[in-house]
Amino acid sequence: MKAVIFGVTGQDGSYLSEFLLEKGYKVIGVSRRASTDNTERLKGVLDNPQFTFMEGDVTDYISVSRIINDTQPDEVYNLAAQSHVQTSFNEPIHTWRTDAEGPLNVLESVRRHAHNAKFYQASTSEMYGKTVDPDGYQRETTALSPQSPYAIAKVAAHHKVGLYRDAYGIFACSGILFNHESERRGEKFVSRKITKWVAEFKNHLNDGGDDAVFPKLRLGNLDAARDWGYAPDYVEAMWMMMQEEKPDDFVIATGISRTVRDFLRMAFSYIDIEDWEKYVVIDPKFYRDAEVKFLHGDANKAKEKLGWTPKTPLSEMVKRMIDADIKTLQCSNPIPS
Ligand code: NAP
Ligand code: F7E
Repeated sequence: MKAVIFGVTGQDGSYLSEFLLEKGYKVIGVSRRASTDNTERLKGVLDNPQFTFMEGDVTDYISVSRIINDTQPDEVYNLAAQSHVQTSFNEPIHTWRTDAEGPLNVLESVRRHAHNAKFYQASTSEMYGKTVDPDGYQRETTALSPQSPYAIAKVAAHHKVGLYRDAYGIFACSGILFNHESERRGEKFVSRKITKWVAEFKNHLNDGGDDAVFPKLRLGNLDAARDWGYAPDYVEAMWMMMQEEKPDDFVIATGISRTVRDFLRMAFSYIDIEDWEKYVVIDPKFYRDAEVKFLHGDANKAKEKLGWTPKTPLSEMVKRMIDADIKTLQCSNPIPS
C-alpha cells in the first residue's frame, strides 16, 4: 500500500508516517519549502527506505496534481493546514487559501488523476463553534457554527468532502477530530505552552533558582473547555476510517471536557505545586476576537463502527509532555563534565 501525506512535518503527519510505515506502507510525505530544516519531528522515519519526501504546497494545484499523478497512491491524507486559530484572525486570507482551497486542490487532483484513491480530510471540532446538543455533547449530526477564519475554512473543506463523495463517487472521509496534543505539539498551542513553561520552571528550581524571579506564565482565557486527547491515538483513527468499505465522517474525541484551568492544575501538580495561580498572569493579548468556549465530543459512532477508543488519559499525556520538555532542556544544557 502507498500513502501520500500532505502536512507531513506537522504533529499528526509525523505520527501518521510512523504508524503507516509500521503497517508496511510506502509513505510519500509532502512538505513545502522551508528556509531552515523543519524535519525535527520526522527523525524517526527519515532513514526508512519506505519513506520519501516530495516538495509541494497544497495552495498550488500544479504541484499537488503532479504528486498525485506521479505517485498513484492508494490513500491520501490531507493534514496540511494553517492550524492555529488565533493566527487565523491575523491571517484570514492565507488561512482560507491553505485550509479551504488546499483540500479542494487535493480532492480535485484525486478526482482527475487517481479516482480510486481514498481521501482523508482533517476536519475539526472548531467547526461546531457555539453549538452544543441538549445533552452537552457535539457529534456528527450537531449543527456547525464556525467562530474563526480557521473554522470557516475547515467547514468549507468539510462540505467539499461530502460533495466529492456524493457527486463524484470519490472515497472521501472527514475525521472531525477534537483537540489532540503530544510531546510534538507546536509551542504556541496552550497545552505545550503550559508544559514547556512548567518544565523550564522545574529546571530553574532544580538549579537552586528563586521562584520569584522566574518570568510568569502569561495566558488568556482559563475558562475555555476542551476535549483533549493524545495525538498518536488519533492518527490510528484516521487510518481506521480509511479501511472502511464506505466513506463516512467520524467524530474522534475522549468524551471528557476540561478547562484550561484544569490543565494548569494537572501540569503544576505533576511538579508538586498546588498554589499555581501565583505563577500565572492573565494577558488580554491571548484572548480571542471570538472564542469557542466549550468542546465535548461524543465518539460513539467511531467506537461502534470502527472499534476505536482513546487509550491515553489526559493526566498521562500531561506527564509525558512535561517529561519530554524536561529531557529536551537537559539535552540542550548538558552538565559540564
Ligand atoms: P500542525 O502541527 O500545525 O501541522 C500542519 C502541517 O501543515 C505542517 O506540516 C505544515 O507544514 C503543513 N502546511 C501548512 N501549510 C501548508 C501548505 N500550504 N502546503 C503544504 N503543507 C502545509 O497541525 P497538526 O496538529 O498536526 O494537525 C494536523 C491537521 O489536523 C491540520 O489540518 C489541523 O488543522 C487539523 N486538526 C488538528 C487538531 C489538533 O488538535 N491537533 C484537531 C483537529 C484538526 P510546515 O512545517 O511547512 O509549516
Ligand atoms: O487553545 C485558550 C484558547 O490554541 C485552546 C488546534 O489544533 O484544536 C486547536 O485549536 C484554548 C482556547 O487550541 C492561551 O483561548 C488560553 O480556548 O491550544 P489552543 P484551539 O484553539 O482549541 C482545534 C480542535 C484545532 O482544530 C486547531 O487546529 O486555550 N488559551 N490561553 C490559550 N490558547 C493559546 N494558544 N495560548 C494561550 O496563551
